[in-house]
Amino acid sequence: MRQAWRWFGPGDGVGIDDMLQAGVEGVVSALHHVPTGTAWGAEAIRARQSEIARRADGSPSGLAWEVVESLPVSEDIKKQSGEWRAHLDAYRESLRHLSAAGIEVVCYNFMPVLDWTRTELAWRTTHGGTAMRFDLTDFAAFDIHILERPGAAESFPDGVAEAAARRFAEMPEARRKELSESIVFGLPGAAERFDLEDVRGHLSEYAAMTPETLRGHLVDFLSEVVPEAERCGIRLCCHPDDPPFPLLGLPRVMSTEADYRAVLDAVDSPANGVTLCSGSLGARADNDLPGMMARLGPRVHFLHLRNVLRETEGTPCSFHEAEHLGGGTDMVALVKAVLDEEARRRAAGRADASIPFRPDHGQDILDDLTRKAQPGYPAIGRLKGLAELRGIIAALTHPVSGAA
Ligand code: DNO
Repeated sequence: MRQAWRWFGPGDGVGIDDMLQAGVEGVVSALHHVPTGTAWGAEAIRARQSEIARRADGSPSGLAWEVVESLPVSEDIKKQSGEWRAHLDAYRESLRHLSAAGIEVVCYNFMPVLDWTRTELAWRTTHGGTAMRFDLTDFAAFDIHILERPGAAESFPDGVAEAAARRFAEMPEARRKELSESIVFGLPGAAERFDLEDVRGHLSEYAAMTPETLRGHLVDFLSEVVPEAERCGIRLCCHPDDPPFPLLGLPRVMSTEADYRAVLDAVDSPANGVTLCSGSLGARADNDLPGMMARLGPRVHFLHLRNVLRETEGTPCSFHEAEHLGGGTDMVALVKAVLDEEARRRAAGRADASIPFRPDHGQDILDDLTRKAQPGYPAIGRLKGLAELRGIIAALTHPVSGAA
């Protein structure tokens, strides 16, 4: 398992020197400044590579850019409207440039309009640090009373709209503003910054789109780009919906094992793979993460390892980001499933036997609380997560355990 770490580029409050001290082996990054739909140029890719290759004092870091997260898919491609054909060309061109630069793993997602969604970015936990949280009642308050989306109240399970009305009535103005910002303005590294009118506009364009249509568009996208990825030796890997259930009336099609299976089978190529994100998928009780790793394993090209604690029953639910070994996913069993997959790959002589993973997100603890890095991406909280995961790997691969 290759220990990777996400870096948002020179503006990231956690730098290359920090990740070296965390014991990181490889870097996950993206050119967030390039507008979605535009090709990533060879020069810009080289520039990011050389930023990663150097410590603050200019000496070599020994680190390389190993995984792209994300090469974003435009809304036009998801809707098959406007400039989508030009955007497909740009996507293929980016893949060629990335491959020429020696990068083989490219993560993306296919969530319309919003990427990951939380209602609180700094929720105080019992230990005094903070974690990101999704509260279904708060989310409904936003959807029904702030965004005022037609049909919103009917889209929640019984009782949620009533609870949301009470919550909203008592919510101070400052919290209403913070709630909106947490949901729509806090997209990490996203080039776009939405306001409420933008969100309403985007939502209306998806009003008539069924999940079947969106899934068809994903399969069409893959049919267009996977042959190019195959030619240039790139492994694409789709990140799941976060959270893994529909929001704001938008279709979502990468939330369950069955969703992945359908898309992997529709474009049956090793270049069409999975980013297994245990934190995103873990917000549904019916996602069996170790089992998914075992069954989807040959096509898993990248892993996000983190945990969530579901606070309410059913789907959709409220949840918060737990410590990496806390929460609902059995992390030891999941890591064991990854190690088993790697052993099978080694036996089969696969060149990609070592699967890159990153400690996804982290709670803000200790100096993170004053450093204020990108929400979800603190230095010490992630370092703690990585250290705990490394401990599991060390134990499971040690001869005394007899487990691997
Ligand atoms: C959140 C991330 C996601 C992820 C994209 C991948 O922290 O896991 O934003 O990068 O969904 O396309």
